[in-house]
Amino acid sequence: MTLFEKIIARQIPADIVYEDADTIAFRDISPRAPVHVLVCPKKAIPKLSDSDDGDTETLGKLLRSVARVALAAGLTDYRVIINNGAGAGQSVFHLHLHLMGGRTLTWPPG
Ligand code: DGP
Repeated sequence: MTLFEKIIARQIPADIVYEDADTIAFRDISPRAPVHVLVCPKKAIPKLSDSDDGDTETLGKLLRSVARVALAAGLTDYRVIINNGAGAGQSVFHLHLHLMGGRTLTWPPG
């Protein structure tokens, strides 16, 4: 079971800011911006590249959850990041979208 599955199952604590039937959002434990929330599917998809056509609705719901959380946080400008694979910085192998905002974000990210 991955760390994020344990958060979903309430086996380990997290600061959960949004949840619905298919997605959950909680604050990153080491935030890199004033608002840094991770939005995950409840379904255990390890990486975006492991998703398939059957996950299309779930993937859409993830983006809607990001937009909801951003709106609730009062963000108009923000960034959404998916790290796919260790070489791209992924460290937890349960798909998650990083929602980051609340400060000026430079481009490109490192
Ligand atoms: P990534 O590197 O893209 O796989 O992002 C994983 C993020 O998960 C990273 O920014 C730190 C965060 N994280 C790691 N462990 C925990 C934890 O136990 N709780 C919470 N809330 N976030 C965690």
